Amino acid sequence: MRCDLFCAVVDNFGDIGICWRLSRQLVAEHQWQLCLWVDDLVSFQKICPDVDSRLTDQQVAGVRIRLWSSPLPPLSEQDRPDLLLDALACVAPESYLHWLAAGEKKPLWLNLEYLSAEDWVAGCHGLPSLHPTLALKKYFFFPGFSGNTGGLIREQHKVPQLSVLASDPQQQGEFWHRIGLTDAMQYQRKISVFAYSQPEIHHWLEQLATSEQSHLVLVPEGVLARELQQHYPKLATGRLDSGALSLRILPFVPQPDYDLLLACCDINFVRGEDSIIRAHWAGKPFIWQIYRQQDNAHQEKLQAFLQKFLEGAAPATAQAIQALYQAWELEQDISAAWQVYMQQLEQIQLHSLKWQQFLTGQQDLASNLVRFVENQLIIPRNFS
Ligand code: TRH
Repeated sequence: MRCDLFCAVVDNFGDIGICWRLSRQLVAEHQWQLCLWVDDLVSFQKICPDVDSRLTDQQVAGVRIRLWSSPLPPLSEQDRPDLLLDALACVAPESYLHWLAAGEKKPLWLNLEYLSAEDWVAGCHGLPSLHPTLALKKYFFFPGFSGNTGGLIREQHKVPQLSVLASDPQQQGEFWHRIGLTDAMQYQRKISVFAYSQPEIHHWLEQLATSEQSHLVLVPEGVLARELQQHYPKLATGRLDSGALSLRILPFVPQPDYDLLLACCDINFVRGEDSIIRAHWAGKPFIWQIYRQQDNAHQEKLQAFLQKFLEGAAPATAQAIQALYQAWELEQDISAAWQVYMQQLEQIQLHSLKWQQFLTGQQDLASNLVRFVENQLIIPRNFS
């Protein structure tokens, strides 16, 4: 199977994050030949340091990575894919579509959609639509949290690997050493905070500083780290120690290490579409700051997620999670909600593991995609 995957980096790292995970998995676990076309190699390099942002055509982890420039470089007959995958609402260039439509060998065309837990997703997953002028047929492939959607990106080895790590202090110590946080194991609670703007976060940090337990709080570089450095000028060095709290700015780590980081922390704040899924696989309590959308569409998405996630949770546990999510989403002071959340932490930990088990009982997105493509390729397609 030869697949061209197009990825436009809108902002941040979610677009390339998702495409990069999926590409590697399709190559490693399904032996596909993958060409990833991406329009921003600098963002890509942040999550995968092996990428050389000066090269327009390169091979990393078995994936061919090509710069999506305008116009695209000339393409040969050997470049023709069996499958075209447009990721996350981007569309491959019109000239490329004409080139595909003109070829003798007609590829299958799919759109990998954004993630949502909303109920309508299952009804739209796998539906076709016709290209307005080229009469090419395109199928919509929706990720999701139930068996009648495309599922979630989950590499085969991931959950077992992270579970072993989460229960092995020696492996955790080695990980912290490797990423330069040599004193991490001495803190009683480790929290990663990957988030967008949170102007009121200092209240919570000050609460942690006076807590009975020692806390290591890790904030990846980016918007929140900059806000914190403005609020606490001493954090310019990347570290601020105050009472029971040690606050650190963490340089971006390669994507596979980010997964390990989540498994080594006790609680993870995540954001966007890719890190929330990673938090599920880490099996630790997580708080999601969903990516903001126009007309507050993200709020419905968040509620749909919480409804699914909180099914079966005890009312007090569900309320504690809801309250913290709400305060965090509204960028408010979370100190009060945090206290309640902490009282429920043990139950939240158990619930997070149950949720993880429920999800790992489903087929992963790459396997669903492979099956979908194989089924479609057996059925003759109407291209013109
Ligand atoms: O960066 P994001 O905010 O991306 C967002 C969302 O995906 C959103 O849905 C999308 O519409 C928008 O981009 C355009 O958050 P997300 O999705 O969690 O992606 C972050 C990626 O960065 C993820 O693949 C993990 C990776 N990462 C690392 O590899 N190393 C790191 O150190 C960190 C902190 C993250």
